[in-house]
Amino acid sequence: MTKFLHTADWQIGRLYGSFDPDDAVTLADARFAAIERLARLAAEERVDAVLVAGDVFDAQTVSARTIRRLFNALEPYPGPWVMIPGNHDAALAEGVWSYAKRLDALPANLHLALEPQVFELPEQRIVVLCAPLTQRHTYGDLTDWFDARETPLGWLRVGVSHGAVQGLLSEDIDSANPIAPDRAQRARLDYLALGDWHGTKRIRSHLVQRHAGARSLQGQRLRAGAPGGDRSAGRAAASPRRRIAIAARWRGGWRCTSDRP
Ligand SMILES: [Mn+2]
Repeated sequence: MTKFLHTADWQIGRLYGSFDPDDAVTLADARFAAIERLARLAAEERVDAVLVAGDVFDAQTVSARTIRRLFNALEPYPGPWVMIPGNHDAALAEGVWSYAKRLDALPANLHLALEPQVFELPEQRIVVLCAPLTQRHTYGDLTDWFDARETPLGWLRVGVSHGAVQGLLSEDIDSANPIAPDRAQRARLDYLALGDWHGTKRIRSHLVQRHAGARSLQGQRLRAGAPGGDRSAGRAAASPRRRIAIAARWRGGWRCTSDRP
């Protein structure tokens, strides 16, 4: 059985400016701790790959220290990691990813798609079609090319992208970075791993086109140690017969209790 872990929207480097300074530091630290837990979970469960569907970083301007700290946090899971940029960390010519490259901070077990790209993982027999954002907003569907792309027969065919599945939000919501609601069928994907909505949502019942992401805490007070809170990971497994089983994991330790006075 193939097993992978799907996560998104880590938003590393977020500043939490609406919180008291001490709380803001605590929350920023908690993000790194969550990524370490996630890497340990992937290692414990011996998943075949971890898919990170965009918005790894919150901004293009994060510090070298933050970039290094993030990639160090991945260490418990030996890989492969598959990662794409989202709208917050779009693959600009000069941005957080080019900086990470210059810092030589990207680990060898990371498959990072800074342009439309296919990664073949022969050991795991998974092929991953990646549609990263190369600018903050696009108005065409970056996953269009998945439909026609041939991949090795018998391998698990997985897509990764970041954006808004069309037709699920109300009309008046600006939905840049559109993704067709039937992309998974049209592109004959076994699983489409999405990010951007900061929550988990299964798009179609009989197939698997899914959002996963860390829930954002807004400007509210915190209470330590409460259950629930930051939602950081979904887990998916696929058997050779392509039956997909999904288990969501809630790994967070912080919960919003009230608005600031
Ligand atoms: Mn996003």
